[in-house]
Amino acid sequence: MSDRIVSTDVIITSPGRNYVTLKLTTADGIVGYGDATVNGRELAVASYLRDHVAPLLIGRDPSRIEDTWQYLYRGAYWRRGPITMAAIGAVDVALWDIHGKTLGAPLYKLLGGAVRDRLLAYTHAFAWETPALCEAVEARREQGFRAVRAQFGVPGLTTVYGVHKDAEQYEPATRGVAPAEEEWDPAAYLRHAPTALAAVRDHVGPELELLHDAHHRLTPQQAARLGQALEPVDLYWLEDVTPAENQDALRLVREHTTTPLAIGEVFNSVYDLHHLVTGQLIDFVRAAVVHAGGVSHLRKILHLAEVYQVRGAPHGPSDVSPVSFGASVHLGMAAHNIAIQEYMGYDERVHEVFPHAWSYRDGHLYPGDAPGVGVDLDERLASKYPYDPAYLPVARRLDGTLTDW
Ligand code: EZ4
Ligand code: CO
Repeated sequence: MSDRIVSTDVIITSPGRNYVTLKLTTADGIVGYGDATVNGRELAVASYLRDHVAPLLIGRDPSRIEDTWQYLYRGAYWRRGPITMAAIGAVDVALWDIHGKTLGAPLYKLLGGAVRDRLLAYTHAFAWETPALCEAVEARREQGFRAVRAQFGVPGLTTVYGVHKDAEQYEPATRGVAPAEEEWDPAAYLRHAPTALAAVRDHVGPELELLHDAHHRLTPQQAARLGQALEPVDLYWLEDVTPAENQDALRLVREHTTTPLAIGEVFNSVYDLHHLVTGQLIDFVRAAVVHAGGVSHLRKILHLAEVYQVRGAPHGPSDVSPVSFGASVHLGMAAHNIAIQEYMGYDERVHEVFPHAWSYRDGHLYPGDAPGVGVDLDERLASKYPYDPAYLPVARRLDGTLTDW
């Protein structure tokens, strides 16, 4: 007789930042965890799970992972979108976790087994001024990283995505009931970015992989110019040059530059990116396990991408919880066309609340051999950090016009 799901829980905890975790328990006493965190919209996805999904899971066979995915996707009628897909993603990862624990196997072995010995990671470095940025990137290399994302301040602006003027850690969401307001001027950024990144390349030499995130802030024409200007810097990728709701916009960028392009952290499904992939308009797809419907759906995205020589590079900021980050490391171990995994790192409290088998060592990530995803939740500790409203910033042009953050 097959096992059954007998209880569900949605746990919101804020060990420095908010996380939404789905916990499923089976009649045999097996517990599976899934991450449903949508930065700044945590309660919406928690309600979606508690009020609309949890009742449908009771009594289901947890080994029917694909059937449950299809049931929640097609059965909602209202398809896709970040809240729905994060909720489905949480169920999917929790079911894979249970499946692995039932069989006594780590997730990557259920996904076809390891295709590599270790998964390349990149992390972030930032500083407002260029000399300090060169030092920050060098410090990351000293920690073993072979790939580093570099973000910098812009003369004339007081705030820029990816940089805090004084803090050691960058965390975009701020506490409170309304978003912080930042300012943005693409002309000032475009005048400064090539110089700042060229200085970093000069400082670190040719071998270190350098990445940069433009965070959806340029027009296609500006993006094409920036890509051209950065060709001598030899970036590993230039990320989110322009909002990709208009997928055809990338054609103009692509036709004018050989700088590799990465897009997709806000994508929720294969339908958000299939033109980008089939048109070979990007080099790396950044969709994350949590925001793109779990392991099951991200795997389909990767299979499509593989046909078109587009590689996977999942989003891994601090707002992807250690649960879905762990699932991403397992997928990164087993999916042939994963190139690199973002690893922003976590506050020490997050490591304590979510004890995990995955590990970082010497520039690489390892999934560990614990059954399933191999990430636990210390509920007693989690309850000490209640939900704390926090929002991502909004950005305005210098004349006050709201623009993409
Ligand atoms: O802005 O995770 O590549 N990383 C990023 C992140 C995102 C945040 C949004 O929640 O762009 O910093
Ligand atoms: Co990004």
